[in-house]
Amino acid sequence: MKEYKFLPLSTYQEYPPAEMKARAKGFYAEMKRRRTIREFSTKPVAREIIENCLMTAGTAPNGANMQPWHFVVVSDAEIKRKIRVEAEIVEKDFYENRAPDYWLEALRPLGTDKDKPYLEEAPYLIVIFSQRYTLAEDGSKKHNYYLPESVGIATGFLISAIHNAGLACLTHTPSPMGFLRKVLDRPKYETPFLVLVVGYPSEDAKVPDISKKKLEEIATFI
Ligand code: IYR
Repeated sequence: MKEYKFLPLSTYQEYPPAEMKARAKGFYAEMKRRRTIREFSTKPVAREIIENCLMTAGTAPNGANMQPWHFVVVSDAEIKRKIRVEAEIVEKDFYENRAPDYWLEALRPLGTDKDKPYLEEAPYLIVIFSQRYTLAEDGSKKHNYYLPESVGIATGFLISAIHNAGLACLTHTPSPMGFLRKVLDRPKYETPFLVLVVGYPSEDAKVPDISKKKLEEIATFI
C-alpha cells in the first residue's frame, strides 16, 4: 500500500488571547462593511487582483481535497452580453410566471427584478461550477465529495477575498442556470453553482435598508 506523507504544521500562528479578541472583533467589523450591490461601475479591475482572490478560494477546505470547483472568469464583452441575454430570458419567466407570490414578497425589500444590466456592466463575471467528478489526465474519473458544501465554502472564501481587496460583488443565481454550461462550453460533469458579479460599485450605488440577525438569533451556546 502507498505510504502517505505528513508534514509538521508550520503555518499555524497562535496569538495571545487579547490579540485574538481584537483580531476576531476587527475581522467582524471588516466583514460587516461588506454589502451585496446591484449597481456596478464599468471601471476596469486588474486581472492580478482576481487571480489572487481565486487562489484564496482555492485554499478552501473541501471533500477529500478533491477541490471540485472550476471558476470561469468572464471579461469578454460579447460573452457577458450572451450571459445577460440568457439570464434575462429565464429571469423574466421567473418573475412573471414561475415565482410564487410569497417568494416575490420576500424579494421585494431587495428591489430585484428581471433586468440584469450588471451582467454586462461589471468588469468580471466569475461563473462558479461544481464538478461531479475529476477527470484525470489518462481520462479516468475520480469521484468528488460533498459538492455543495465544498463549493459553497470556496465561494465564501472568494467573496471575502473580493471584499478584502476593496471590490464589491453580487451573488447572482439565474434560475435555471443550465445555459451557463452551454454559453461557456463547459463539460457535462460540471454544474453551474453561482455567478459572482465583481467590480467597483457605481458612484451612486444604493443598497437596501436591511439588517442581519442578532447573535442570539443565529447561535446557541450550550
Ligand atoms: N434569481 C433571481 C431571484 C432572486 C432570488 C433570491 I432567494 C435572491 O436572494 C435574489 C434574487 C434574481 O437574481 O433576481
